[in-house]
Amino acid sequence: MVRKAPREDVTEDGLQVGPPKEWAAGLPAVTGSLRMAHAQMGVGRTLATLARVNQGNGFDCPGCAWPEGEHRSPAEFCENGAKAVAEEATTRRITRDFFARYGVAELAGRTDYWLGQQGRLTEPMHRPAGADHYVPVTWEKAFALVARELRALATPDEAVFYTSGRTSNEAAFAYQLLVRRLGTNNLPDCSNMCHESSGSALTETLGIGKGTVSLADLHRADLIFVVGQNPGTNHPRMLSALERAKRNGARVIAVNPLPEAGLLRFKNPQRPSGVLGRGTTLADRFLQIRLNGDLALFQAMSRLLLEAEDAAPGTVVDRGFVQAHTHGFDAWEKSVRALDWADVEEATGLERPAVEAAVGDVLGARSVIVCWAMGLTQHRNSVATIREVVNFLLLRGNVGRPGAGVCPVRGHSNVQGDRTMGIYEKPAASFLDALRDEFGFEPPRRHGLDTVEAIRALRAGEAKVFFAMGGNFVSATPDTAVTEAAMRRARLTVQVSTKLNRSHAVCGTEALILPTLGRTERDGDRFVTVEDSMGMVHASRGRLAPASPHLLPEVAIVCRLARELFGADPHVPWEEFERDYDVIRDRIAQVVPGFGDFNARVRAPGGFALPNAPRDERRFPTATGRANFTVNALEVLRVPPGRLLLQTVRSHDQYNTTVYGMDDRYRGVRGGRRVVFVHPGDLAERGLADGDPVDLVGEWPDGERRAEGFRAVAYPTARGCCAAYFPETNVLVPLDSVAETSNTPTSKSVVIRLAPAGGAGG
Ligand SMILES: Nc1nc2c(c(=O)[nH]1)N[C@H]1C(S)=C(S)[C@@H](COP(=O)(O)OP(=O)(O)OC[C@H]3O[C@@H](n4cnc5c(=O)[nH]c(N)nc54)[C@H](O)[C@@H]3O)O[C@H]1N2
Ligand SMILES: Nc1nc2c(c(=O)[nH]1)N[C@H]1C(S)=C(S)[C@@H](COP(=O)(O)OP(=O)(O)OC[C@H]3O[C@@H](n4cnc5c(=O)[nH]c(N)nc54)[C@H](O)[C@@H]3O)O[C@H]1N2
Ligand SMILES: [Mo]
Repeated sequence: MVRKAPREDVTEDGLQVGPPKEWAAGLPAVTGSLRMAHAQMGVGRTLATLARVNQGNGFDCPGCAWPEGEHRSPAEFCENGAKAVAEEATTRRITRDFFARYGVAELAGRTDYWLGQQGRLTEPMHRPAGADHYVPVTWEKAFALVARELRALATPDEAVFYTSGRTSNEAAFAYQLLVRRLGTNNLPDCSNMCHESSGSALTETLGIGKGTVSLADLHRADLIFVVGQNPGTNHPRMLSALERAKRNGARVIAVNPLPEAGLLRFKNPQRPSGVLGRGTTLADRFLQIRLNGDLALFQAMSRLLLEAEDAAPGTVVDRGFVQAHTHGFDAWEKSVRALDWADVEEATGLERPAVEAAVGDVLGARSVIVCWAMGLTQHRNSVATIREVVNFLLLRGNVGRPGAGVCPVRGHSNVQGDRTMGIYEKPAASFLDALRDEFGFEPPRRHGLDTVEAIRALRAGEAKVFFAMGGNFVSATPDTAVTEAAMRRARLTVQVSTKLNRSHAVCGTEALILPTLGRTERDGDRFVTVEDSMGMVHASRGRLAPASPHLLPEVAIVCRLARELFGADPHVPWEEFERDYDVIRDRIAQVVPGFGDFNARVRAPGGFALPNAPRDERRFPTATGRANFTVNALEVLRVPPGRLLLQTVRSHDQYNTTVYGMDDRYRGVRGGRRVVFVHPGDLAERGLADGDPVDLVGEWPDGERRAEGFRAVAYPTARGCCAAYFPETNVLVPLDSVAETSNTPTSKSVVIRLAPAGGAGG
């Protein structure tokens, strides 16, 4: 399983590596975003578009899910939000001539970067069986074709319906309704690869699969942990929130194997002093942890807190809270007291005094928030790790009061909303009951396939139709060679997309591209709604003219397919849904808790907050009716001699599989992406020098996996760990290497070795 390096992934000047940056944003963030926006959109369109991002009367940024807050600044976007907007609002277009020129085989040999640079998709395209080229197709014929293939299935469970997290609430609700009307719960989504571990752990322990803090909580916290997250690149507006918290007296502890620029110092580009001055030091303390060391760290901190309680009884543990609101404290306490410090030091790579110092901060803080993202969710023991974060917070009653709680920072701008709308392969019985009562049909009860299971089903020939509402399934999923072969076995693959990507090129026997509107574009006089990472629901209204007159909004695509499938449906008024999204919202209000009076409340400026029992009432709707302490075994991930633990991360110039450019400014990389960041000591031990060409090789029982043509970069990462960008390294993540319970691919802990480039040995 070898993946050759495609050729467009270095710039003409070639790859250049300098020292990493020690601060984030500032003037380069402003010039960087404007340069990219001008290249894609031109100057006039850039100004008109960026002025509308995250404004009350504008559209929700298609970048990340960070909330906007009550006082929106006139420029409520960030460098990377601007890039996300430019990527969508580009004036470049892909027409039928493009597909006449490039066949599927040739497109499959291109990089994600090249594919994305070609511009917006403009009309529905069909790749007939046996053909190499897509040809234009009418919308009517496209829907008839999908319906024909769905009807030909032995059971609806032979179809898979993926969703990426940009889909609006209205489109997501209609989509899951269509899928369940058809008779399956096969609704995998990008969450399965993202925050599923958070959802699993939080539902079990706190009774809600979401965070329990608002932006106001963050502003008033005494201590904020930022764990396994690179906000300078992936949630830049979070830096402003951290800066504000710091001005209010908060301390920040960063826990990361990499000294990410955004965590160290921040120059707020929205204030003159930020563009020109020294900026704000964000992290008061940096714990440079080994990959996958966090479970051990949180247990160790809890253990030290228990010892502090022993020394001064009644001062550390919030007994009142523990007794009134939690379950399982004693068993957990016993397990944590048995913790072995040697294991902690081996797992974390941290010395005990560093952990003690952090615990000193905890003892000095009345309210603590822990924020995290993919650094915690994409390991084998991720669910256990996040449960341990919860234990640590519960100990001092740091859940369900102002300035305290859990803050899983979501990725895609509406990934949380899509789940709320029912995009879930394991829906709760109560949700299905509500659907049944509202629409008068019996939804399927059997749980469906998640992302990894869907790939297995495609590989086995058990899934035959693959339909994607956005995203880039082929590039985003693990084990590229396995996934590509699985996708090619499908009878029909359908992609509802704004931009060209690998999933159009690596497709089934027959394939369809259904081009759709993006967030920035006008959808008649309609608006859609989204939910941010903190459970605020608000409207989003695009203003730009659509990229082509032949695009359909996602809602229309769902509704027209439904009409083709169900004819005059006695259960769902699809035509009305398509015409008037208020009608969909009225139905959502009937089905989804917290959406009562949806149409009125979402028209209020800023939208509304969804109920959150732990946050609002310190109520924990778990199996025990209380917040659960859980016992989680510490198993140190031991890497065999000579091997390294690889994490696959995002560069500063990408949005998941969408690659905007070849630079990773904060990490000092320019002009290319095939780099692997390794500790200088680990390089020296292998007789390698900075700049040496290497291949990354994973050894697995079912064969080697190799990503070729990388350059070793000496980098101040934690010892024994290394980092490289995805999607290039997805070839190294085995499909069966997943987190327990959440089934999330272990993209942040892959054992590899560095082999001489092109050689078979190593
Ligand atoms: N511009 C931009 N914005 C984005 C995205 C994008 O691609 N580009 N993607 C969006 C999406 S879908 C998501 S989910 C988020 C992702 O946001 P992040 O989670 O910030 O993204 P990653 O690049 O995966 O970075 C993981 C971070 O965790 C650290 N880390 C890795 N493993 C460990 C570990 O074991 N322990 C600890 N403590 N740290 C670890 C890494 O060093 C890195 O800093 O961003 C969203 N926003
Ligand atoms: N190795 C490794 N793999 C990972 C990760 C990792 O950290 N490491 N991270 C994982 C994570 S956190 C995530 S969330 C997944 C992301 O997985 P996906 O969500 O599947 O991937 P994206 O790259 O975000 O999808 C980009 C495509 O979405 C389409 N698109 C953009 N906007 C719209 C829209 O408004 N509507 C529609 N219909 N289509 C649109 C465009 O065609 C674009 O090409 O990847 C996962 N994969
Ligand atoms: Mo994500």
